[in-house]
Amino acid sequence: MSRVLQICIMFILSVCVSISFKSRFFIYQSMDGVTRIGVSLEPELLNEFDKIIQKKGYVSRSEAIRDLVRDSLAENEWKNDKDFMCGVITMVYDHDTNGLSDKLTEIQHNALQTIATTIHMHLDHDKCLEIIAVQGELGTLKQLTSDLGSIKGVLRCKLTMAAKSTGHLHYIGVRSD
Ligand code: NI
Repeated sequence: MSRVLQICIMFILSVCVSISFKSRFFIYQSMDGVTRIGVSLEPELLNEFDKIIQKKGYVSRSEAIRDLVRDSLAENEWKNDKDFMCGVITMVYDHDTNGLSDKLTEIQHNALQTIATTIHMHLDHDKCLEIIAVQGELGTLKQLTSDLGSIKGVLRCKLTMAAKSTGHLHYIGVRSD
C-alpha cells in the first residue's frame, strides 16, 4: 500500500469517527431535551439560595432556577401597558421618615380607582409592611408602584402581577368595554 493511500485511509477513518461522535452527542442532546448552562455565584449568595430552596422543598438547584426563570418570563410577558391587570404592591417603609405618611396617603387617595384594598402590618418599632391590592392598566400600576417607591423612607416597593383582570371594579361599577 502506497504511503499516499495509507494517509487517505487514515484521514477517511478519522472523519468517520468524528461524525459518529458528533451524531451520538447530538442524539443525546435531543433525547435529553435540555441545555445545560453554568452559573457563577458568590459563596454567600449560593449559601442563602441553598437554604431557601431547601426550605421550599426543591429537589435540586436546577428546579429552583427553572421556577425563577419561569416567574421572570411570566412577569415579562405582561409588557403591554394597556393590558388590564390585577396584582399586589408590596411595600416596606420606615414610618418615622419625615413626610412619608402624608405622601403615602396623598398618592393612595389619588389612586382610588386603582387600589382595591390595603393591608397594613407593623413589622417592628419603625418599619411597616403595606400590601396594596391593585387593578388597572399595567402602565398605571407601574406608575403607582414607582411613585410609592420613590418616597423617601420606602425601603422596598415591588409590583407583583397576579393575572389579567376582567376590569370589573365593583365599587365604581362595571367597565364599559
Ligand atoms: Ni405600621
